[in-house]
Amino acid sequence: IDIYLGTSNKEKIKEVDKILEKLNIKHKVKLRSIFDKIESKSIYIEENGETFLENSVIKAWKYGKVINKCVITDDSGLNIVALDNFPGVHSSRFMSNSPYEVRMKAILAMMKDLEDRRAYFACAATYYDIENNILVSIEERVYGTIAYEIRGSNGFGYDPFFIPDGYNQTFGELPPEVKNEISHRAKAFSRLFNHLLESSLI
Ligand code: ITT
Repeated sequence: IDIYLGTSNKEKIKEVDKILEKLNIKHKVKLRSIFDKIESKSIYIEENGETFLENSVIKAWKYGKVINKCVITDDSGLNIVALDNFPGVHSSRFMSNSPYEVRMKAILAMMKDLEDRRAYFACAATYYDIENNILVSIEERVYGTIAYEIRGSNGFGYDPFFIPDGYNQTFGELPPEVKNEISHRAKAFSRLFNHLLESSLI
């Protein structure tokens, strides 16, 4: 089965591809980028949902309708407990004209006096088969803390200041294989694909 990953984020494609490799289903599922099919400029999606799940479904509906094929989408973000889960669903939009280093520094400044460093990444993964009217959406999280400084350059986005529970290094420092074993995205897509397999949907 061909499944199109509806995302404009190349890092997500890399990670989801590795996750499928680990699940040993690459002979069943051919992961393709939605932008093999359509011009990225030709589609605008207003991610105006209040939750990751809502935004993931909004993207899946829209991409499914545009290409008329099975799609999967990912809506994800960083949530800092002491800041009322900021930046949350706005993770990608927060200071979006600045590089992540500048954005992380701004967040570290906001957290200067905060002892409570707890945070989590959330990922809502959605599968939408427009032909058979099937939609499955699953959200998973990885819990951790925000470091006092930016460390490492692996991964993307806010990885360099997030330390997953049970480790001392940030996602920026940990090898990509470790992130891909324990991340919000790994958990969400593993659960999603296992569910699709168990239900014989793919
Ligand atoms: P698409 O909507 O096209 O998929 P996007 O990057 O805008 O691409 P989201 O709206 O889901 O995707 O925003 C996710 C943002 O959350 C992402 O840009 C990062 O800032 C952050 N984020 C999500 N997962 C992350 C991860 O694994 N590591 C670091 N930051 C992450």
